[in-house]
Amino acid sequence: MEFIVYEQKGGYGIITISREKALNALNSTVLDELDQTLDAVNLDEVRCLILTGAGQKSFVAGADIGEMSTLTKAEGEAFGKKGNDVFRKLETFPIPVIAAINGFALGGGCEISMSCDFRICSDNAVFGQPEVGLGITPGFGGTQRLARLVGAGMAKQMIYTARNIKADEALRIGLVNAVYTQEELMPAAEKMAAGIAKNAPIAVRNCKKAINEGLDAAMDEAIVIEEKLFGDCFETEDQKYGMAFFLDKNKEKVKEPFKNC
Ligand code: DAK
Repeated sequence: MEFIVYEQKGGYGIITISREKALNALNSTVLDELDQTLDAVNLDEVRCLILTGAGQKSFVAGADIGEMSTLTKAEGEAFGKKGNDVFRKLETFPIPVIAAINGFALGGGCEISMSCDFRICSDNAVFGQPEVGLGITPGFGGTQRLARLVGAGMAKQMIYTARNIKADEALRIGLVNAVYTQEELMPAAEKMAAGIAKNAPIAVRNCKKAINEGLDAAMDEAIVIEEKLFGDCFETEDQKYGMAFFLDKNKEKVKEPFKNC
């Protein structure tokens, strides 16, 4: 791969977008390679992913403006579809994906982070949707996901003004869950990923599905989605083991890793 580095560390994997000289901007090759990387994740072993950018300056500085500048309408549509498909693959990926945002997250960069399950960032992170200044609308789901995450009023303000916000403001409006120093960011992300990977994998996957699908449904339907995914956990080895372990009064017993079945 030219622009994606993938590393598996026990129960979790780290995907790094590595195109540092263009601040990790998303061109077609990055999008294709990200798609292929996701397809190749070993879901029997990996229970959580971290998505980050190479270097200390930028997570992803957006879609590649150079590549986009010469696109025809048809090519623009194809580029948009490529991005949307891979962003949606991330969003609906069976296991959680944590965005570890290590600098600029602008345009498509902010949008790809919003396709992840949640976001944490370094104190030099900058978020924004600058598209209207370039003569376009956010095209990788920004108008939809930002409004769902921070509310319509704040999303409209950010998008209409094209104003960037810093890490502390992103934390205040709920765009990120936590801010770390640059040095602390990846250790914190890895600790979270390892913690998620220790929990019962079928239950974690079902929680992701329930939250994602439930958010798109009316409450009566959403509760049924939850019921089905809750029921789905029963009779799994993980459920039997997790509950038996709790009920076992032998305090000396050490909890075994969940088996993913
Ligand atoms: N694309 C291509 N190259 C980029 C880039 C980008 N988005 N961002 C930075 N670079 C490149 C710069 O051109 C420069 O390259 P060289 O000149 O060294 O060859 C290198 O990265 C370093 O950037 P700077 O020299 O500008 O670094 P500074 O520290 O001075 O500034 C910056 C950093 C992040 C503030 C600045 O680079 C910047 O403003 N970058 C652009 C940010 C931006 O506007 N991003 C949003 C892009 S629009 C669609 C779906 C989605 C989209 C579009 C269509 N469809 C459905 C069709 C998404 C659109 C976007 O994301």
